[in-house]
Amino acid sequence: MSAVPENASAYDPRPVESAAQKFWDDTRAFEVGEASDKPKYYCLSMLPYPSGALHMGHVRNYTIGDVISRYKRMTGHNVLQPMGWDAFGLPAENAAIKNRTAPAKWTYANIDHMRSQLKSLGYAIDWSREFATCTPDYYVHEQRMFTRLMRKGLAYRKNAVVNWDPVDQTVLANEQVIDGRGWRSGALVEKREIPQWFLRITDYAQELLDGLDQLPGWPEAVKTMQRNWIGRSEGLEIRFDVVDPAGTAPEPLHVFTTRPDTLMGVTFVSIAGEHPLALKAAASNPALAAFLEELKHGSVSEAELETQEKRGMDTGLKAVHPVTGEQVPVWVANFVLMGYGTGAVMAVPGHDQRDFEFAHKYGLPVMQVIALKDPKNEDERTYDPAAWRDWYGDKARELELVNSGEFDGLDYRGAFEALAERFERKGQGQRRVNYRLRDWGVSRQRYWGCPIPVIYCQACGAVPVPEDQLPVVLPEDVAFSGTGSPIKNDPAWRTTTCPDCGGPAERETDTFDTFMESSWYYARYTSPKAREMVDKRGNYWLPVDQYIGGIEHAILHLMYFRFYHKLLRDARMVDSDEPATNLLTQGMVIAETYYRDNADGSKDWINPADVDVRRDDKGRITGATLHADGQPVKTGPVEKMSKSKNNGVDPQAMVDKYGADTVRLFSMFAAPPEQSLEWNEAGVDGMARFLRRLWTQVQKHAAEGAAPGLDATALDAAQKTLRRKTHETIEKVGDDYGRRHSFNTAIASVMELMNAVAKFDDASAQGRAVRQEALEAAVLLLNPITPHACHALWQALGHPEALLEDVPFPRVAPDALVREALVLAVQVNGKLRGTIEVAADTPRDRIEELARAEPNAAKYLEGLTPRKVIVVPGKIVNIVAG
Ligand code: ANZ
Ligand code: ZN
Repeated sequence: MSAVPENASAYDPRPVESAAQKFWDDTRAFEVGEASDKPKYYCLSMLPYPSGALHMGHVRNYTIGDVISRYKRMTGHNVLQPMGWDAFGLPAENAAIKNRTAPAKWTYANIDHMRSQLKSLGYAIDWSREFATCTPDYYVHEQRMFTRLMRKGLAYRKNAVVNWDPVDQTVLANEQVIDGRGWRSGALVEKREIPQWFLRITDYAQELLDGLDQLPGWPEAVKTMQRNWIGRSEGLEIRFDVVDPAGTAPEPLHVFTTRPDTLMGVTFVSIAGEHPLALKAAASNPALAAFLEELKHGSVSEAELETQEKRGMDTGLKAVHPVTGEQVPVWVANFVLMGYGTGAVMAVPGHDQRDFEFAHKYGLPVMQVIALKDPKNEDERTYDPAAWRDWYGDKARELELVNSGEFDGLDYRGAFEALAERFERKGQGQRRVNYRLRDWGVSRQRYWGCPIPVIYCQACGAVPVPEDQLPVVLPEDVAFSGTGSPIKNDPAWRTTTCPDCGGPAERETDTFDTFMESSWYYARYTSPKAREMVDKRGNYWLPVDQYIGGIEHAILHLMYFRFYHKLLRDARMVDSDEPATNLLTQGMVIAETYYRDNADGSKDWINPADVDVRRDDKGRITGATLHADGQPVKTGPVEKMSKSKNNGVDPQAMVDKYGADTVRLFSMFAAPPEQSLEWNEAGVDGMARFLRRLWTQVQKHAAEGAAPGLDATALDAAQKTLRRKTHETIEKVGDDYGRRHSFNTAIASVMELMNAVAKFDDASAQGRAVRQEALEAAVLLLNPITPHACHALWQALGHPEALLEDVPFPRVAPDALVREALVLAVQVNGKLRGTIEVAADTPRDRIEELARAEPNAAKYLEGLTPRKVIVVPGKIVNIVAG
């Protein structure tokens, strides 16, 4: 029955942890189903990429999830905590090139290793639901969904610009372009237009925006980032007719502006290099053609487009101002994006900084059309067309239109409405809402991903693979060299017949963006083995009650995740609108860095595990030497654990040395979950000592034999005090776990309780009963964090081996919280003059009487008339007298 080791007095985590893990495995403790009368609770941590080994960021993330899961189960919930592997992706291809192994082989080996690491940490995971996203069982659903989205018009194909490495003959991700060159080849990267698949997330832009207001359980910071990413703006689309002095009659152009109030300040029009008018003008203008060609080089990342130097060229075309009829030049400008609005901008250099910089550089006119309504001085009254000035910076100041003819004197709103009216009436423009959000490009020109289920036929075009021919399986046993994709290079895989006409056809050889797999995995966990992506079990578990992961996923993953849930809803697979009601974004794990300078000025980063550090009594580093040679190393800043700074601490080494419980305890104790956690081994040691003390205290208590039942009416003052401490701790820890997610303060409270137990030296029957209650509470309260030790200690306290998650979380006994005697401060006119001790239930007028009678207070009250007595319950009595 008992799994308590023979030599029970010394804490040895190894046998304790394997015994607890064996019990959980044997009893399938964390496998859950839907037939439960308890409320469901779905606790989900972001699934790991199988990179090779767990890092501390994983340990922190999964420990937070595990503590919440175990706590929720102890408080009567039917808790699902699943785990899986985000198994497709670029690192497997890079590793394949380096190690000459197939990406699949490398990935599956990593999964096996990391699974055993997760198991050694003792997470309460329902492993029966595990999957790897790179298996056909998983991605068949993604492929089927995609073909349905194609049929609904929600998946479509269009040309898009990618980074092309001309030497490696491959498409590069934005992060693989470094200073405009391919990361591996060093070749100048080109922009190339190739056909790619997109999901129409923009159809859901407004809903994705509005939905954020229904998510009170998400951090404000994440919601703000999502709002900015969706980037809704209201403006006007205005038509400008175009004239060509050379004689042709070009199409008119449309601009999108959020500032129609500045219309009368337009001195030119800027268009994107890919704008049809630019292409047309370039046909007869070799200099312009060369310039457009030049614009094609460089990165496609928007951040870079924003910051790069403004460059442009006159097209020779003229745009007709829609109000004045004046002609203004049309320029190509490198900062105008073809993919936003209309790809054309009415340039107002007087009031837009980018237009100002551009006008300044090319000598184009600048005109003021907005002014402060209440200029405070001459400087505010005059506008200097040679210096940029932010007239909108001070939102509190009122502005008005000037130099704008009939619109003079109007404010922003007034001008917006007047112009909207006018253009809508004349059919020359209309109100328009624009979103910065773009459709989600899901094609990747890579091998190690889910094949896009499309067949190309000369006669029928792009045809979705019929459902009965799915999955389109990615071959795993391939030779991978890095040049070209094994499926693209394999004619047998590529060639097929058209499902529509039976003619010869070819398969799509691009694969999906790996964000596709991580967009719906949360739903699949609810419905293992379901024939469809999700079955009716989805509605039992969803939405996720608590989602936990890194803040780095605030935008892309969390946006696709919300979008996909809406796709599932519209496919009638789930009923809810949002995938997760609460989100916790945990902070980074950081650590000290150590290095030596190399002769060439570079740094050699040294892992903290190889350094011996000396510290002063405040814990500050006073010196550090390399373990291997005893010679000094330099100390760098405390930074996020990373390969580049070689400051990662290997969780496995820590688990091997201290045990999983100590690692879990430290990662919860060292910082609140949202903040950075600095890893330091002295702190880990401290946690190990605490667990050893807890262990010995329990063993010592148990050695005295079984404690009798507790009789709350027969306790002396010291016994009542310990009992009160026990119940105050229960109250605090429950609130810290359940509501505040403040695990560090929960641990600190249990530590305080254990200090009180250590000081409680009472071998009487009721003394032992009170201590038994305190120790049982401590064990149950710590169980979510250090479940292995608690599993053993529970038995040491005289209970049969049990799943502590099914032992109810301790409850507060209200009578135990009552303080028998209260000490109140007595003040006279706000100054402390003495104290009185009263029973907790003393009526107010009796308290006033006692306060006035307090000898020192009475002395100060002599000769004065009391006017008012203020009683702060439980704390202060202040007598106001004069
Ligand atoms: C005139 C103007 C005057 C503008 C002014 C701004 C300030 P958001 O808020 O992001 O929607 N714009 C429009 N399409 C663009 C494109 N394809 N590439 C680059 N810039 C573009 O920004 C809308 C504003 O960004 C528009 O309003 C337009 O410049 C510019 F004092 O029109 B504005
Ligand atoms: Zn066909």
